[in-house]
Amino acid sequence: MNPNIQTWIDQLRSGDVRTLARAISTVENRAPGWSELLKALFPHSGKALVLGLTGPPGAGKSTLVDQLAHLYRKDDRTVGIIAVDPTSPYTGGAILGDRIRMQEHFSDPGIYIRSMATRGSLGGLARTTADVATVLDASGRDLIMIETVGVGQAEVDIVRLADITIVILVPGMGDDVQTIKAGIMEIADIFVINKSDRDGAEHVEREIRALQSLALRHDGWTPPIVKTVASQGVGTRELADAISDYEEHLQKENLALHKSVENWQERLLEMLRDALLEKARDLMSDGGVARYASEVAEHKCDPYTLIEEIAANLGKN
Ligand SMILES: Nc1nc2c(ncn2[C@@H]2O[C@H](COP(=O)(O)OP(=O)(O)O)[C@@H](O)[C@H]2O)c(=O)[nH]1
Ligand SMILES: [Mg+2]
Repeated sequence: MNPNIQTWIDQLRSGDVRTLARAISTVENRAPGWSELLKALFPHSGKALVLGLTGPPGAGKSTLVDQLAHLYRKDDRTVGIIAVDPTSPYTGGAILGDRIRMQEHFSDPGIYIRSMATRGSLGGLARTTADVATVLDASGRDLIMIETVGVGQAEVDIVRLADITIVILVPGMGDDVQTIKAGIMEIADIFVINKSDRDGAEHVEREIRALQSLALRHDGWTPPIVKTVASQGVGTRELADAISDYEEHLQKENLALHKSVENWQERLLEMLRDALLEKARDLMSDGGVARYASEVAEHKCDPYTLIEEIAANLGKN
């Protein structure tokens, strides 16, 4: 192994926060050495509990993450937070809010927070987030929380890498629960109704229960519904208890490994697709795709034969 990488790993594993930041940037930006680093880190990963928190913008996800982080720190557990928020520009909105709120943790190296650059993510957002989580995991963080805005497939992909997925809803969401993508409802291991200080929390609860009765899970777990007022710290302990209950359920039923196998099945396919595509792009060199496209458009060749030929060439060098 590159001796440089070994030094990195030693520093990372000793809890050095600057090395952690550098390692995450390397992986996120696909900077030179990123894959070497991940290869070396992978054997050290797999110990952290990964929580995925998703829900509509403004639901109180960051506030809740902040509360949970506090609570886990009291139990002396170290925390890594990844904030993925495609709806906020980096310099404003929710992320700025997050930064200010998180500032009180800055003196505590036991909490590390990282906002992901969501635009132009080189390896694909879900994959890069997974890789960043691997770095945090390998660095020895006990808990990793991934916050993402629940709006579509990308978010479903991101939370799928979590051991435990928490879907956060709030009262008064218009058509309420139905407005949240069905896919996101299905992945919830725990529901949170935040802003329960507002009217309508019971209404949301009834809607969740109604949806749950339509789709029973195979694993014998009924996702609990926890009501919180994150801005006042109400319900945080109950949420942490629900998280430990589910963790216990996963262990008892030996489901953690099963879930991990399912996740890796998806992730491996995605990695393979990326690798093959990259190879194909290399093969076709500059302007290759454009040249082929005009040949097909002018009916000089058919796209079916063309793709077969390119795919056949992939294995040749
Ligand atoms: N009334 C009320 N406001 C809350 C609660 N939780 C969070 N907020 C506020 O809702 C706003 C959005 O919170 P934030 O955590 O940034 O939401 P995110 O976009 O889901 O991360 C902030 O102004 C919070 O102070 C709550 O339980 N009740
Ligand atoms: Mg947020």
